Amino acid sequence: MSRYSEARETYAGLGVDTELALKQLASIPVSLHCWQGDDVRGFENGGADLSGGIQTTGNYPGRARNPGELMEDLSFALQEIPGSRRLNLHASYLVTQKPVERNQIEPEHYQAWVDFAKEHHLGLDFNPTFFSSPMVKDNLTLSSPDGNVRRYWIEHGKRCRRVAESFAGQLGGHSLCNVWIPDGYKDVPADRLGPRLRLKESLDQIFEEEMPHVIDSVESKTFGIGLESFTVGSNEFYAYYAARHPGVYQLMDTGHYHPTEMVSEKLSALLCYAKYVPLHVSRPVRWDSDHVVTLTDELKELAKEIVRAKATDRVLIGLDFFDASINRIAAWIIGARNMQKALLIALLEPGNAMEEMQDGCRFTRLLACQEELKTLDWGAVWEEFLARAGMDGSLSWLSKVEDYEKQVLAKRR
Ligand code: RNT
Ligand code: ZN
Repeated sequence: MSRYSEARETYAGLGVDTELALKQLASIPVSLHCWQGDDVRGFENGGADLSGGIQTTGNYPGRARNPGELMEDLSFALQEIPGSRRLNLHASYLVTQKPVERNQIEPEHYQAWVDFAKEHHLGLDFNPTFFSSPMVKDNLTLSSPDGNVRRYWIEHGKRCRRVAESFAGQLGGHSLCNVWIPDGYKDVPADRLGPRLRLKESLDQIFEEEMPHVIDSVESKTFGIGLESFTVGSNEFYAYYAARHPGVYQLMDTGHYHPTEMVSEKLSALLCYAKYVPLHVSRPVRWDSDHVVTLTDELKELAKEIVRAKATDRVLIGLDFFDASINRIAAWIIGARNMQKALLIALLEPGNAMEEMQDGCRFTRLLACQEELKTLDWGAVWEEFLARAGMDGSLSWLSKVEDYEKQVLAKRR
């Protein structure tokens, strides 16, 4: 009997249908972030130094330096990522002959990405880029006291929503358009309310225009590097903003809370109220360090929450990490596959039976069952998933990445 057939029988004994789990896993989209490929530099003027209180650390050779290289690297990574994929772009990844100001961008500047998405059967998500720009003044954008600065960034936000709408128009479905701004202060501010009121007013203008196929979101944060004391767009600020603005959702990044706060624990609270909960799945190590997503207990718990809530179509899973110290293509593959592995582990739980144990206060049985599940052979089901997607198991993908590194990446100087 094959390893998969054996696992299928064991799981069936617990009332879990592995075939159903495989089918469900294949249908859950994971949005791959373009910015792991080039250390979040983008294509404006050959790539900008990263600012905004976020950082890539490391100097691994071979980062993509232009649209052609990034697309080539992404195509490579996509060959090793099974399941349903989307691509998440930042506005700074526009493909143009001449430089274009952020407040001048048009859908046509992203046409190359639409063509790429069509070729690879990807939906496209989008993010205005409110960082790495000389128009970020004193770390402020939408909350700046300077009206010219605010107007510039409001225009950028509006135009980005039009770009996202054009993505959905050309590719079908929706496009998530997520607003994250770096705005904050290094030291204790004299006025916290003023910046927040200005941000509220700026967002109202950005979201004015109806965009029927755009899912708008706002991403909160606790602090940034050099912005340790105050973040304008905090959790409470955006939670209320989203609650009061139908069609705008709060995006939760797993690295944006205090170290003992877990997004897995927060998710169900939002699901009581919000139609959609977009996620940035990341891995904070001591700070919002954006390490590659690994198969941690928290990742498994997060996936379990999504699956148990039957919210795989309401939680919009996106990845957000940027490690410049390892092969960037491997980083994509490892992170994306780990997200999918966590989802598979969750799909292989006898969820209803465990819910009954909880509601029946049979906590000993529940604990025993949860622990038992940990050593079952979900790896066999994962290998089957890869095989059905035409991919090899084990580390054969890595040998291919290593060859690509030698042939292609090493020549980028
Ligand atoms: C920053 C946010 C934001 C960025 C990307 C590049 O802390 O997480 O989502 O990582 O937009
Ligand atoms: Zn994020």
